[in-house]
Amino acid sequence: MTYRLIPQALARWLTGGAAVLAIALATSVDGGACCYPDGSCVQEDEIECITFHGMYQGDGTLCFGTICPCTADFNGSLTIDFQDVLQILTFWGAPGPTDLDGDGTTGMPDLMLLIGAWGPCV
Ligand SMILES: [Ca+2]
Repeated sequence: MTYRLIPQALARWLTGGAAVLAIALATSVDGGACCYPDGSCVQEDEIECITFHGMYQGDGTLCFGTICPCTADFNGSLTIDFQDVLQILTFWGAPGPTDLDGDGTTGMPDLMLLIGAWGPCV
């Protein structure tokens, strides 16, 4: 069993508290491929993937051969940067592609996910 701390986990811990961190530390990396907003892929179980707002690709899927979309790169520049923050602010309180956590609106959790994915798309 392997444990790790991913940027999305850190962002969620900062906004969600110790309970979210406990889930991250209590789960293993078995399961399937999970895609994150920066286009990265992590091999992990479905619960962990969903907890950190990844897109679970299914049991038994592998990151090797999986192409994950860079969903936090709203302007297609292949980098998650201030221009994407401006998109979050433009759609603040509204649904749409800037709703990274899928709760139906754009807000602070989406901004934290974007900051956690900051930098070049993977
Ligand atoms: Ca949201």
